[in-house]
Amino acid sequence: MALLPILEFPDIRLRTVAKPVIQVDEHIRQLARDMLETMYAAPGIGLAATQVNHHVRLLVLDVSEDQSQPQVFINPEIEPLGQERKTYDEGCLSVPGFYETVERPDHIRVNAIDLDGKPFTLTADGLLSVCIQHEIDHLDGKLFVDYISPLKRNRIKSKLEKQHRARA
Ligand code: GNR
Ligand code: NI
Repeated sequence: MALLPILEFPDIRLRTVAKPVIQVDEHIRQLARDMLETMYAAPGIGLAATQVNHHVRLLVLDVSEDQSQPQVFINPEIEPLGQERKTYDEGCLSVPGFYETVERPDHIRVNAIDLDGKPFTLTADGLLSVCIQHEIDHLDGKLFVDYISPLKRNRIKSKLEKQHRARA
């Protein structure tokens, strides 16, 4: 097992569009295990491979109260179900310390592949839906700060850059 370093905004590597997983092999299974360990340690409720500088379409999440329900999605595809949209105060391990309100479709259907390479479908709403959409955004090189005003985004950018300089 290994804890993986998490890239932070405005690192341009977070803008990479991840490539589909062609084969669910031992390398992918190991990466998923390391991502779950890294997510639980952070702690966070989701993590996309992009955030740990692996540019493949793999995400992990666990929205349970007690870190008891790890879920892995490979090559996830989503579609909104219905017109309803909801707001949520989102945070991100790649934008540490900042929370902003984001509006997204509430009810979604997700098609993905599991760690055995087997396709599955689920529907989601609420926090699970927010989390899946937030993680798929990462795989497409997007961050929740892309949905807020440029003024707020630039303030967050400056503050994080200052922290990174102090750390270096
Ligand atoms: O841990 C996380 N919490 C969270 C809260 C509200 C909306 C989305 C999230 S995902 C985030 C972990 C993360 O950055 N995943 O990419
Ligand atoms: Ni995130």
